[in-house]
Amino acid sequence: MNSIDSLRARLPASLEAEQQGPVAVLRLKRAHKRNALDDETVIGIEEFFSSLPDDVACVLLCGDGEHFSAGLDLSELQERDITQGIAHSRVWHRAFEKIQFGKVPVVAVLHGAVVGGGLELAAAAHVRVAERSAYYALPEGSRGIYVGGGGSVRLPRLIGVARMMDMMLTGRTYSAEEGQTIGLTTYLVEPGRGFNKGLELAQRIAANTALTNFAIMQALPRIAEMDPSSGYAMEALMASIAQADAEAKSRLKDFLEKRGPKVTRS
Ligand code: 1HE
Repeated sequence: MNSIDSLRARLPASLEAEQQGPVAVLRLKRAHKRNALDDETVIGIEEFFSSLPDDVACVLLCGDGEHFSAGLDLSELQERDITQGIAHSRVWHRAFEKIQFGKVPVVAVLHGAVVGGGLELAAAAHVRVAERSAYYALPEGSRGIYVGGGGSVRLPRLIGVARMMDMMLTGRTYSAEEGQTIGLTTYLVEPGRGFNKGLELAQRIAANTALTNFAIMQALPRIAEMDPSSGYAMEALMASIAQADAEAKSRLKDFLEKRGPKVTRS
């Protein structure tokens, strides 16, 4: 079995991993370059999400320093030809696919600059928490390049094609508050509070049954993309599989016998 220690030993210096109970924390640790994502870091992200220890039930993704991530490491861009550019983008796709459709849900904590590839990375997570310092932009448009980390696929699903077009065409920056309004994030907290909020959410997610988390991560987004009649059929199958799980049965019994938690106001 993989342990977090053996996994940590395989990560580049730009990534730091630790485990807090069932939650693994992955921190971008390249603050001197504003957590810009170089090849080594992106490959390290893929390695991390491909090799999570079996006792990890949720991941918390965050960034060291003043910014979550300045996106693609622009210094690595200069030397690539077209074929190498395609291969590079596909490496990002593979790594971020491991986040979105990996083993466990991922909570991202965002602060400072969340731009370009940094925003694409955040978009691959399942829950996003913003500190009020966060801001979002896609400067690719003005730099003469294009998103390459899955942004064209994931961001329109979060904020719509029109908003993404606007961000890329005009270089518009959204504030943390605006990001919350348009759906980039679902939690907004004061500066310095993001990690604790993210950890609290990750622990709550980790307490769900593995089968429910699987259904939410793997079935829900696919059902949402299906034609409705296929979606209803898939939903019925998933619902039936989930409720047949022994852990689900025991949780339902707990509630009916007044031991399980009630739903409360927040
Ligand atoms: C970098 C990068 C980077 C900083 N690649 N080195 N992303 C961008 O276009 C955003 C570019 N970065 C910025 O606009 C600013 O750096 C920030 C607003 C994020 C932060 O500003 P600040 O004043 O705190 O830092 P800084 O002084 O600009 O940068 C500190 C160092 O980090 C400096 O290096 P140094 O050696 O001179 O100290 C910067 O060069 C370096 N740095 N950002 C390389 N991005 C899969 S396709 C995705 C396409 C994209 O992501 S395009 C968007 C790229």
